[in-house]
Amino acid sequence: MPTIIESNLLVGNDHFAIIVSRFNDLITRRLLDGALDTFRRHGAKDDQITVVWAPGSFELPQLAQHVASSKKFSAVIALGAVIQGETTHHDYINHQVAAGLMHTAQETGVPVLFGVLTCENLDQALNRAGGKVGNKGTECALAAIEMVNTLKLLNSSGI
Ligand code: INI
Repeated sequence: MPTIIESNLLVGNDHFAIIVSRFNDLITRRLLDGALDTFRRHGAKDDQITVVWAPGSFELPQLAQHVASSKKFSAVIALGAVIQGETTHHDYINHQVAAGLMHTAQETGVPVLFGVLTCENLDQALNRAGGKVGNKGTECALAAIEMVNTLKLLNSSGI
């Protein structure tokens, strides 16, 4: 039999930070609701969750870096919605945000979840914020719980 490391999705005593962009808050509030609902339904109490508002998605990596470096949280979720306009502004934001968040995860060892929708239009964003394609906030909360628990399993297995 192979050794299989696969965690459950139960929240223990861990604390989670959610950093959420105010830009496009019609969408991001829905992502936040999805994340909060999922954490609660998986056992988290409200005092285990801290929500930090950012002006826009571009600012998410700096706040994620600050929060993850504090070592007060087992995982950090970054939520935003970048919707294409008439210029290539969104391209610069998307790539920098993704790279910045990944950099923080690797540098701090704290899981940082990428909950930034990168859409062509509002409809696509709504569909991914509790509409017919799910809720990226929910997905990130589940991924955060799984990452935290998987890292614990790896540590307890001496890996
Ligand atoms: N921020 C977003 O989160 N989504 C967007 O679609 C967006 N657009 O398209 O401009 C956006 N811009 C603001 C940006 O994130 C910064 O807050 C701003 O540039 C100040 O640094």
